[in-house]
Amino acid sequence: MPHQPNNATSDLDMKNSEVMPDPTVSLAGASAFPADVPSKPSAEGKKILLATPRGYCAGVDRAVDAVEKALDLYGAPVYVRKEIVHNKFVVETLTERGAIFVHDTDDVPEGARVVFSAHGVSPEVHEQAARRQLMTIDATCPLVTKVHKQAVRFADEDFDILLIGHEGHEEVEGTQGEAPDHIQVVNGPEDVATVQVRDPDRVVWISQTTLSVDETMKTVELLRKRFPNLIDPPSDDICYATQNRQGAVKVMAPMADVVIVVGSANSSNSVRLVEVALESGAGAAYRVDKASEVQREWFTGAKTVGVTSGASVPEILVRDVVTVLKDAGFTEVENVATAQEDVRFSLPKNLRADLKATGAEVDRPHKARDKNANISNARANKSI
Ligand code: 10D
Ligand code: SF4
Repeated sequence: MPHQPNNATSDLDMKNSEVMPDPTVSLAGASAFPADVPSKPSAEGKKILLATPRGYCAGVDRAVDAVEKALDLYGAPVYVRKEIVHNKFVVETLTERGAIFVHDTDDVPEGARVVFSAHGVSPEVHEQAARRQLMTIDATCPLVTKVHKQAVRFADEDFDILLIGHEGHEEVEGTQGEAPDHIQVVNGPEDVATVQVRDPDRVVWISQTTLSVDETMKTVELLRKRFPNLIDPPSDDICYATQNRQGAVKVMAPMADVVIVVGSANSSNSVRLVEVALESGAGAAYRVDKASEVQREWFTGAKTVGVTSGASVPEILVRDVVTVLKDAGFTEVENVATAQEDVRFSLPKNLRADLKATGAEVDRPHKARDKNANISNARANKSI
């Protein structure tokens, strides 16, 4: 059935892939594409609802840009520890361009250049890289770094830290590695009963950035029943992009017979969008990596199909899905916009400095989103 499992392990095995990326194809996010997808009235009333925001968040945009710019500046190969973001097409396209994705720093030749993925790494990984004299470019999203800093601070104050997140996910491994003696992972509501702490009055919760907002709140509620003095993190750990993409799906899903989420199986935030669609009233919801996975029988009798994509998904993959739907008669396109995003992160410092030194372009130009879209919830419009 439509519910997709969250396969938290990265798929770095390129040999078995069906995706055939063109190395010249655009890996840009939705903000770099025209805001309007052409729409034509459908005689049968068949309509696509296109969720906005969808696709690339600021952290993914920065991380993918970092690998692209490193390849341009230093030349191939550039090593990348783990998938730079959890998207098959991104990883395979960058591989075509000369990136070499490895599981660990031990797989990188001594003294070579390696990019750390957007999901972040533990201090131990930084130490391993230093021991091998690797030149590192840290593409950890600044919003993940923020959670790392919270973990360090609460560990310094000797709190028991409950990290709500998926065991085995790279972001969780990185955050936990900041203070392994103080942090325990709580996967979800089902884990709450077995949590053990030293002092119930000195417990704080923090979380992975890409969880379901509603499920996390349920977990926190249950934790608070056990530990009434549980401390909240100083600010939201589930990031603006995760919240906004789920918010748009919540509005779109009740109007949709079927929802299609573009995103890879190991992308936590993409898989959460399928769950949110189903919980919010979509008739059915499916995740696809690419347009060729869309199956016509999903739309038998359907009038309205919702489309969205995870934070690691280039817009080109969404446009391909829209094309397939148009061929199936869903020619009318309506934008369901619930938030406007204008968040940008600058490239990792050392990469930026090297780019500047050679006079190379530091920023990728982005086309502004449609400012006239129907916005009901504008969040996080700032540059860091
Ligand atoms: O699995 P995920 O949702 O955490 O990662 P993905 O690479 O799909 O999306 C970007 C999210 C990051 C880098 C976590 F902050
Ligand atoms: Fe950063 Fe959020 Fe994107 Fe993760 S999903 S990379 S935390 S902006």
